[in-house]
Amino acid sequence: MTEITLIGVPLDSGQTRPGCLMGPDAYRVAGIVPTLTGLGHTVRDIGNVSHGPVPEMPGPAHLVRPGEVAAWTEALIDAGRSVEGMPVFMGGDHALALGSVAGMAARAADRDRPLFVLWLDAHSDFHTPLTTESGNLHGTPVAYYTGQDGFEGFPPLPGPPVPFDNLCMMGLRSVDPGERDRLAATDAQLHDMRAIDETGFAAPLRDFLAKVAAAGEADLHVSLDVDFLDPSIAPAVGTTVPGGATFREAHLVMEMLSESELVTSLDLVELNPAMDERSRTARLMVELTASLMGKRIFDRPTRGFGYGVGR
Ligand code: 6HN
Ligand code: MN
Ligand code: MN
Ligand code: MN
Repeated sequence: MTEITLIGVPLDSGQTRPGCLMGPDAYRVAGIVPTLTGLGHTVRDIGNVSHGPVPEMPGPAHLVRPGEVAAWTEALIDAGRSVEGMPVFMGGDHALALGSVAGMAARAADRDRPLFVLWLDAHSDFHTPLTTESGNLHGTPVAYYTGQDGFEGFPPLPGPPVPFDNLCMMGLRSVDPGERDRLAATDAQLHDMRAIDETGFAAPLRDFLAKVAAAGEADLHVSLDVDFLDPSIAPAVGTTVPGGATFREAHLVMEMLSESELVTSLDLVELNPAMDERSRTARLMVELTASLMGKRIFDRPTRGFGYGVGR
């Protein structure tokens, strides 16, 4: 069983639509604590964190609240790095992942381990402050934690940048011209929905998990953006893109992650409760978290069996 630390991140400065700051409380209302304790885990909800002073920022004038995002990044690096068990960052928009992933990379390095990242998102979030057209910094975390240029005024990475070789993206179906070629030139494993339609999720996910397992002692951070899911099942997000993961596909991904026993930290991001329908998106995200944390219909053999991973 796992010691889970819930970290509420009421951050909505990564974009302009208000609402994501209610996300942490929506997960609490949807029962994330009893759901996880009911699976046998120890759950500590440390409440909502806040950020320190907001710095003056250099950089393009169209950036949306860059000082706030920089201050959040600093706060989240600190909040996550010292957690012993499994931190779950309850967002909040995806700008929280500048801090959550940078903090997890530092924590992994503190333990002499590499960090792997599974990015479940319709978007690649690989803009820098210099390439973003929208100015919305929720579109930039991957560039930040992989150490790209252009983040003047943001906290320096507290640990090593995440190597592209350790990064896998699934669910992609909205990649901007400014991100596309730079990302395609990296060693990141990029599975857009076109590819998933051909292979399904299981085969590429099994390959990635086998790679993480082959690294020996390693950490794996999963960043789950609500818009990874199809808008028909998850309407409560500002950046809906048609053609997302179905209910069954999303559960399969979560159950395979659970069976791998490799996941060491998690982001739940982009939930906008103001756009939800009777909490259905919040409840689905909690249900997916439960599947990631061991809820299943029947027990399946794990260690070294089936998916070829697990310890
Ligand atoms: N997200 N690529 C678009 C932009 O404004 O840069 C959308 C970003 C979406 C961000 O998925 O967290
Ligand atoms: Mn603020
Ligand atoms: Mn995202
Ligand atoms: Mn997205």
